[in-house]
Amino acid sequence: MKIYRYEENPLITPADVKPYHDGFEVIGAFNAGIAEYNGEVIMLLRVAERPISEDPKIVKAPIYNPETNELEIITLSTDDERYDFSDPRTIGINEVGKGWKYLTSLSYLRIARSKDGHNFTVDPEPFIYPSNELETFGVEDPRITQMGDEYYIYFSAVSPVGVGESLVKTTDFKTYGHLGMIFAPENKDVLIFPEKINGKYYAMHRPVPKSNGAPEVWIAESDNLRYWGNHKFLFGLREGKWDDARIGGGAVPFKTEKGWLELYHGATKDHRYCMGAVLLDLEDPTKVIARSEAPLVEPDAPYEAEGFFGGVVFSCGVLVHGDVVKMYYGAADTSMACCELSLSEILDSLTYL
Ligand code: MAN
Repeated sequence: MKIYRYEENPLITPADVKPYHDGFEVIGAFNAGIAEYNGEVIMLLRVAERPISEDPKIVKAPIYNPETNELEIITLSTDDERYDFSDPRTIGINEVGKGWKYLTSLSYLRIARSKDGHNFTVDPEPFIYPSNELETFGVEDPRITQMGDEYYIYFSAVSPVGVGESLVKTTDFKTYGHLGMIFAPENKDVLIFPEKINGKYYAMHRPVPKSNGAPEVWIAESDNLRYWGNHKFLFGLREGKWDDARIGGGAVPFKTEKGWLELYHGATKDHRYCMGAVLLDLEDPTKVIARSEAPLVEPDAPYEAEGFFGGVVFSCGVLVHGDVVKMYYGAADTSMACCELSLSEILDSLTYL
């Protein structure tokens, strides 16, 4: 598999994004949703900001208050044994009955625009900012599905009651309408197909079941994009392979001659995130017809291997022009990058079931 990583990589780093909040620093500009709009490439960045802490023993957790529309900051000491600071992304609570974690940063969604797909300018303000009680810990990892002039944007909505997926709609990337939560917690990595198939909308989603099951990919159908049903299990973890611990949809699926191609992420038990592909039947996307044995893209480049959370390539969107698949992806939960892959090479590399 030939992979052409852009010379400009990383395309956007935290240093390119001015903090929106006073006294905060941007620690991530990553996992962006991708769209083409008005002759430009839109990268809808997940921007993660955290309150600056002068003291390494003090960790601060920002929380959005929907009543005041302000952020509140919880200050915790790393000596406090009631909390678990081992994962830099979260603060665990070692108390019976506390089924949630604080996040060490708050994410919101901000647009970066480009004429050439390589050089991006970041908008001065957020586009989608937390706005309700299901988003008090932030909004993350957006995907964008274009249908005609309408762009559906959906993202993880994080709060103490769980991580679910919410939907908004825009036609101009200036204003949007909020359509509420479409998949209840715990669910992430929703991918809405860009057209109806046999009269139905389809979406992949990734629940995290607790008593039975694992973080694996499901598919559901809808008549209106808001109410989803007829859920089916789509594909799962594979012991001993690159996708044996967690998987989830990545880029918005696109149509090829051989089927719907989905570039998804898979992680190992030691949290190494790679991208691979799965091919679904054109007429019935609940049927898997082929899958990558080995990953297509692995976190090999320095900006993928090292960062806030190293060893991660995580795509939320591609642009497909003829045989060229431009895969935009978050690198190390820190930056945005892009690489080009050949569509025919991807299709030839799959193992057909
Ligand atoms: C995980 C990671 C974080 C994210 C939280 C909440 O811990 O993916 O980046 O903020 O989940 O979604």
